[in-house]
Amino acid sequence: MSNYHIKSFEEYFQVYRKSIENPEVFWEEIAEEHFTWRKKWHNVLSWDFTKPEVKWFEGAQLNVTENCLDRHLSTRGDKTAILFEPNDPNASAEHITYKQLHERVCKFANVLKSKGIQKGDRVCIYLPMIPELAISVLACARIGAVHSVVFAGFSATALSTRVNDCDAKMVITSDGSYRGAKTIDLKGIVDDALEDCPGVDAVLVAKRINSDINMKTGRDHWLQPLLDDAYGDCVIEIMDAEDPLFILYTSGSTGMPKGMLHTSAGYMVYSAYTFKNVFDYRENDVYWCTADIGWITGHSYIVYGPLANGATTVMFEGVPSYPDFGRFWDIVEKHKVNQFYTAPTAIRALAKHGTELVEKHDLSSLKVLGTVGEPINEEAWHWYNENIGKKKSPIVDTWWQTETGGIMITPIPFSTPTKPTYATLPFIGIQPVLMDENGKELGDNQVDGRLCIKYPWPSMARTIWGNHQRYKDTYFSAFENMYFTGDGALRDEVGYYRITGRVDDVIIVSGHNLGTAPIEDAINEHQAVAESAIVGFPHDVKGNALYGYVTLKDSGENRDHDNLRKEINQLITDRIGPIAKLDKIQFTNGLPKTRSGKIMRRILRKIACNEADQLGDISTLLNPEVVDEIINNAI
Ligand code: 7RM
Repeated sequence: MSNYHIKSFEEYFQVYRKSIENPEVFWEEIAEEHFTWRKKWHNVLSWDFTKPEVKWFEGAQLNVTENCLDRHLSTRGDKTAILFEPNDPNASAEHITYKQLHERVCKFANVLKSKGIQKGDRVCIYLPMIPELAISVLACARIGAVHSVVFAGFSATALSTRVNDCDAKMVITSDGSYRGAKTIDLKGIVDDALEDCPGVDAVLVAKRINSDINMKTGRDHWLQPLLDDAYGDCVIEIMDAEDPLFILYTSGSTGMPKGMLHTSAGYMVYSAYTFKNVFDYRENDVYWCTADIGWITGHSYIVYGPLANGATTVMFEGVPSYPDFGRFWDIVEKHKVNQFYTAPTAIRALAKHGTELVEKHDLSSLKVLGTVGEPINEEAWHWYNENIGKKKSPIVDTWWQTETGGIMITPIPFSTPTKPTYATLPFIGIQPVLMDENGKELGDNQVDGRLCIKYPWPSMARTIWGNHQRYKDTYFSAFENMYFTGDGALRDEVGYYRITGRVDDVIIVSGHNLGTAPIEDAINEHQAVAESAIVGFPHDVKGNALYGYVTLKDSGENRDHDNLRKEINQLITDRIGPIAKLDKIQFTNGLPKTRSGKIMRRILRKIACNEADQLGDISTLLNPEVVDEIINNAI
């Protein structure tokens, strides 16, 4: 028997040991007992990090949607698969059962085929968080087309770059989207983007906001009439284990976004197994991840992982602030959400608005809380733990990446004791190591280094679409025979990992290595501070000095800024030491963020270095409007 569901800390250690001592036997058992295969593998794993080349379950044949849909029909046909909560809080939620989802995916798959899409073709999906997004993803997987979801907040330029990079033949979009009280003209953005995309010969358009849009004859097709005419069953395309499932773009520190390629069998097995255990998902639970399916978190933990387990997964179309900052808690109460997974930036934004809107709602259904996307600062962790989890729900701080496909370092809830700001222990099968700058593996405890993974895991990305050399250079060249994550981490005396942030965020001041995260944590402890970001700028004596951008909870006019600066530096001195004191502190109304909520320190760094004229394209930011204000008030 395999250990599909880990129920205690001892069991975690047992299973972990087994997964490391004999990875092939371990993963073979998980794969064999919990998934549907059309043909078994002849080899569990072959790998060579010098090429790099990794193959899991070679020789196996399957279809991921058979595992996510068909195999649940006899036992869970009438169970809700997707619980869709629309933007408008007064509109009713939609419960899509496994049977209905199966039928809608089949119809969509037949529409794709009727428009000439075949196995291996790339299809770009540019949709808001409506059911058609999940359905189109699964429809591609059903017929073996490779989906490339582009977050529907990206600009026309960002979209056309991604469409062209993977030679997508088709774009799936909607007339528009709702975002709180606003609507966005998605189809207009697609029209602009496609001016530069000669390879796209069909656009499918879902109707969402009933806006008056332009339909280009011969290219654009309304989706609904095609679906109405489509047959409600569609045989699966039989896929090889290593056939591509999807491409997802992630931005690098420089240059073109990287199209990370994920393949079928390994990705399915790992996303499903992590979902079950990291969230302790039980049969009748309602699980909610607030991410957008445009990010890897949505791919693995809204769509594939939950559906492969026959779970009920909530899909929320709106934003946390509409109609007010109590919306998340309203949804938790309304749907009796059991697992809630969100990002630290969302937690800080909600915390900024106090607890009044939290207390109005019954959150007693919650069992497990999760965070992902960036290091969570101590203050946000405690706020989440006390006000949302009422100190009863474990917080799983899950570290992973677009490249890793699934969660890599995380507590197992009710098993691993948590520790604020620590992602704690490697998940089953994951072998992290910390390396120093000279390529030496660091020893046992209380060390700080570059986080690498020294053994393959099933859901790792196999290449960068169209650029294997860049894949090798970026991830497999910094350290011999290892996957380099780009993150720094430290490991404490019991083996817990704390991710300290991207290593490119390390600032060396007077020869001391300072991570931005601990300094920001110290600043954020100040009761007046909502959020902060630290960057380095050149200094004659110290090499680099520190520049802090600080957003206050209440930016009231008559704040004594000079006194606040003193108090902030005192806190840093107390928590880290005088070496980490800031030379400059600028108060801001907001920090520039990526669409997934990560602070763009690159932009802040340029401003601090007086290079604001070299910011490059900032149109893909969540809030490009804050940048001018920051430039104008730079010190
Ligand atoms: C899932 C996701 C990846 C980068 C990664 C880290 C940072 C993610 C955590 C975290 C500290 C965490 N994919 N990161 N999770 N840092 N603690 N729990 O976010 O490709 O968009 O980003 O995000 O730097 O390398 S991603």
